[in-house]
Amino acid sequence: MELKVIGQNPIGATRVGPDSGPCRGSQDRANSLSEHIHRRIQDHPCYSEEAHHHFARMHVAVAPACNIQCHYCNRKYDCANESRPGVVSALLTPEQAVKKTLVVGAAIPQLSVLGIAGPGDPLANPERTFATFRELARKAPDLKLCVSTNGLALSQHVDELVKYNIGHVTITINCVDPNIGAKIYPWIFWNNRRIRGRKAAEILIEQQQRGLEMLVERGVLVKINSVMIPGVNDEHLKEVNRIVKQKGAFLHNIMPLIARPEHGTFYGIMGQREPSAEELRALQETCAGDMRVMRHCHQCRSDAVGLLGQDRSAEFDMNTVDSLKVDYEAAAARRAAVRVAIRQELEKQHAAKSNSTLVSFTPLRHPGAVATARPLLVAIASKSGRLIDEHFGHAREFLVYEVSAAGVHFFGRRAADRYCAGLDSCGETETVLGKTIRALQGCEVLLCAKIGIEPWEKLESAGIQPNSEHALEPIEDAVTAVYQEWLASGRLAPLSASGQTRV
Ligand code: CLF
Ligand code: SF4
Repeated sequence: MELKVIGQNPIGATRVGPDSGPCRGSQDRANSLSEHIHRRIQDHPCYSEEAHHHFARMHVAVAPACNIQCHYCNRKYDCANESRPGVVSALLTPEQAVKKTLVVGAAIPQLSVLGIAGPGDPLANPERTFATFRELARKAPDLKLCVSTNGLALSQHVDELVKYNIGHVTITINCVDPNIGAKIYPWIFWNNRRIRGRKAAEILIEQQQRGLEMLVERGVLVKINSVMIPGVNDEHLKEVNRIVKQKGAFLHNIMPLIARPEHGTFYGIMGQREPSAEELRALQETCAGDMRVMRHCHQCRSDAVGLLGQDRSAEFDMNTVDSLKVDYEAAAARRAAVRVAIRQELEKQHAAKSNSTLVSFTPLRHPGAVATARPLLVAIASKSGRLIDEHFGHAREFLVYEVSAAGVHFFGRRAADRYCAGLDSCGETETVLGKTIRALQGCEVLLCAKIGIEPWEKLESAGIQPNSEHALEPIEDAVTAVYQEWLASGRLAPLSASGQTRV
């Protein structure tokens, strides 16, 4: 039995499956992408699922102010439209941001995108944002420039965005109905006045839609982020999806609301429910019928550096950045060479793929097993984001991957408290473990570097099979191996045949 792994890429990450296009749920359309669009997304890790295995992005946190209030945001932290709540990024001046980008671009030659996504709204801080873009457009013209905004000030800045060749813009659009908007946004700051309630939502929606239309008209690729808030906009996001698609948005990234009391947000304190993994997936599936849907978002911080899911921001504090001497021309040449090498490797893989079955499982124990096999959700304890290299008891979050005949895909993150919570060895921490089991709902396997016997038994009785046999292996190799085992043992038979249920 063999699941075909498509190559080892030039930077060492292995991947599986047919994700050659922008995002899953859109493979057929991916093949029909024009050459021109393909060139624009092929090395953008957010716009192309394939690219995120090979190319790095970085954010510079230059934009502290925000012009609206979202109920899922506490302004002590990074903008929750693009980042996980509860994260604080160190604010940089535009000069520092430029220096840091050039240094990172020398240290990580896979860097292809520089984004500004906070910690507030980049377009509520236009001087700082455009000073950064202006310099980088001059000093590192090979980097793609990218911005994420709530959209309130977007239409005023479209011309400037185009002028500096910012080819990728994300707008967070949670609603197109002001009655729903009034439940998400308590106020906006508009024309030097604070405006509240339905009127505020009406203005925000109007500006977002106007900005979207203007960007599309000018050929900018627009990604829409939406935060799924159960009971508030979950059903309504299907309408949002329909409208933004109609207006020419390129990609829709539906993210789960994260609302914890400890983050001090309105929703967190009020106990607003977060969507379950299954609810999120169902909505993404519905929207994927109509539009490219992004599913590999890592809700990264405003100062994220590196491949998605492999954050290296801690390596590049300003003291380190200032202490480094860099030959910028040599760095740019190295980036160009690495880019060519990655593209050539990918082309080889695509050529090989078109000459063979994309993913093959042979021999089949049960005829038709692969075609009818259900997908498997696997939780991963990982420090690096690439390897199975975290002890179960030390994990503060788990990465969840979905594996099916279509390949291995990042599915999301599940936050957890450390089971070992400061102890040297795993102790009796029932409540923490109970919470983790709840957080891992839907996952049937947990891969970690090590795990104690007590949590092992409890996870197993909760229907989550712990497995530490793949310690230190790359995540996707390990997930693939587990899928093969489960397939071989008949555990992935369709629901009706096996009687198994997935939450
Ligand atoms: Fe940054 Fe956003 Fe540009 Fe990407 S992130 S500004 S489009 S370069 Fe990417 Fe990070 Fe998800 Fe954002 S994974 S949070 S979607
Ligand atoms: Fe917070 Fe971003 Fe909303 Fe502003 S736009 S309130 S920074 S989540």
